[in-house]
Amino acid sequence: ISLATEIAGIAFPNLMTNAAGVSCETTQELNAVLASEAGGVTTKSATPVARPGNPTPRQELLPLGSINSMGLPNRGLGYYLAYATQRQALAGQDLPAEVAAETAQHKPVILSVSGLSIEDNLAMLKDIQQSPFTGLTELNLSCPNVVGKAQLGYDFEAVVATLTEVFSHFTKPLGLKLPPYFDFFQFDGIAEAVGRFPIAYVNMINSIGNGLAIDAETETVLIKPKGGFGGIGGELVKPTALANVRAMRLRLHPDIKIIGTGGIRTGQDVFEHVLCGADAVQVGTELWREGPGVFKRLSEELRAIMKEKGYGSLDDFRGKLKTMG
Ligand code: RRO
Repeated sequence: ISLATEIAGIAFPNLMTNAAGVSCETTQELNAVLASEAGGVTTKSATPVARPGNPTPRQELLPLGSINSMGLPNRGLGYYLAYATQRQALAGQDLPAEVAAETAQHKPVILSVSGLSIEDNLAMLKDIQQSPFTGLTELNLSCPNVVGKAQLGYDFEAVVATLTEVFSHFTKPLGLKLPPYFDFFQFDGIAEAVGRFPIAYVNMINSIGNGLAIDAETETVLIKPKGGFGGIGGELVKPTALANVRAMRLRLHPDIKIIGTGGIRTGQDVFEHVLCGADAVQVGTELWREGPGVFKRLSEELRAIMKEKGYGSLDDFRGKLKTMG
């Protein structure tokens, strides 16, 4: 049973990768994802120069999910662009099968960027445009945790203005990491905005911004930045994630692919994302909880469901969710 997928002509041997932000800040963490059953790896959202991020503690697991206010800690675009370019060069080499397997030679890198301003985003995309990297670039329009910066994804006019500038020079495959939307006016608005541009894919959802998790015993918040407010991920957000994947699949042109992210803890969760229309899926909170071994477990669980249902590939059920008349 194949779990392979494809986005903008880039082949992923398995539809699952890490969600940006988890196990992806250093080359060691990135390589650990590639050494697992994951079909590729996403880099930590980059800014033009390295950032230490917010004060700690800044991330906690919750009984049904997670909260984080990392504040974009990352090594700077140059670090991740060099990694992605090196991986691409490796993929082009003629290697013995054993070495190919050991280096996960053909697993692609998704390069995530998240500038603190439109200017930063444009500058990074220019660097990527001028580099040899031809893989997927993911523009994060939905970081909820930088003090004083709104999530661009909630301002559709700003999204259109940004993408207009981006596509005046950027010709490589570009995806968008979007925040969760909660209203049909928002689903319609973002779909209309995205539909105006040659977007390769949308990835939804980022964490649900500015939740609050507290400890009743000590009567204290769980994380230090922003008075304890942070992005919520994991099981808690699955219905919102599925709604966003489904809502976009019903609205966007079929050529625009969808990466489903949010609340994947079991193979059945992956199955549900694909049923709602996801072409690939990403795992954040559960990868953090379990480590890269999660991808093998999820793959086995998904294959068991597919076998039971008689499905040989993801195409057999992708987007085929039924409604009640
Ligand atoms: O680094 C973060 O605080 C962060 C980012 Br950039 C994001 O896009 N989503 C998130 O939950 N945390």
